Amino acid sequence: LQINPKQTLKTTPNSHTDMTQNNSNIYVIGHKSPDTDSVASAITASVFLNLRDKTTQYIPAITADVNTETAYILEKFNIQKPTILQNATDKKLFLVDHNEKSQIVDGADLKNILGFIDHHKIQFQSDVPLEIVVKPWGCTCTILYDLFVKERIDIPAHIKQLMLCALLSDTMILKSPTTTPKDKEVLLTLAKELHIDYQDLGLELLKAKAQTSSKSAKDIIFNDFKDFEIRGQKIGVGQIELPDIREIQPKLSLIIQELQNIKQTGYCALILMLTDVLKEGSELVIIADDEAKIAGMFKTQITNHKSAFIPGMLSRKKQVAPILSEKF
Ligand SMILES: [Mn+2]
Repeated sequence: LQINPKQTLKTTPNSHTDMTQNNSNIYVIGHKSPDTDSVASAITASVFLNLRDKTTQYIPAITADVNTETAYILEKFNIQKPTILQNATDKKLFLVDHNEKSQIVDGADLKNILGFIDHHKIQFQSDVPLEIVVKPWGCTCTILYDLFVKERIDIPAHIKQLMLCALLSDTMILKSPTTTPKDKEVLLTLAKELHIDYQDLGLELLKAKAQTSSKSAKDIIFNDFKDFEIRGQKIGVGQIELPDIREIQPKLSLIIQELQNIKQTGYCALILMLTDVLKEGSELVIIADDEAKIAGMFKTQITNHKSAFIPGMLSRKKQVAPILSEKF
């Protein structure tokens, strides 16, 4: 599996650069450390919003460069990579796939946020009316698919391909406990319409996401990384999904060293989920002052290498974050 960096690092054409000078533009943007759903939702939501409201220009944006899985998808389906917006000072924003302050692009002013479409817990306060669409479904693209259908707007073919990939990624090929019947219905509908074998595509994406041989310890940690603030304490939880977690073993000591360095930058604890999608479980690597205590919250014990394998553990949102908010 080869990704040509020249093509995946396509820059935005000039027409886009010109539009970004316009202050009335609204950036549709996902969370920090963007995963496939975050990038796909930014592209999909901006297409939806532009088709629904022709008077405003919605521009898809990302907070940082895409991961190897997303790069593979954009390349495969010939879709343009969104503009990278590292700082959103004075920019109008529409959020997708997140709403928690710690995950919002740097420089964002809450009064410049016009709304959000999300499938996470709500941690957002506003003094002004917003457009908010939140569903307890497994993928932001499932919500977007539903919005297209309800507004009777035809979905462009490349957007269907992109949504299918986001659904495969966020639901881990329908295996994650976050998967709802609605996600399954939308995924199967898209796969059928596109004549795509979703199992094959899912495995292809998983391999593109893993690519551990070319990834540094830092890449593996920040592949999909979220900060949580729990009772004033900062906890970072990273996750990487792999076809086989044994391939990461040779890098484990480097990863632990890197996690310890990151902890020094103001974290109370760091957890890295090495998720084995085929074995359906995760190895939790825990770095904290009291690692045994955190392992205890997950009813497990740290064995060697500061980590423990937990069968059935696949979801940060449903199986890790709630335990941390309750017990940390
Ligand atoms: Mn998501």
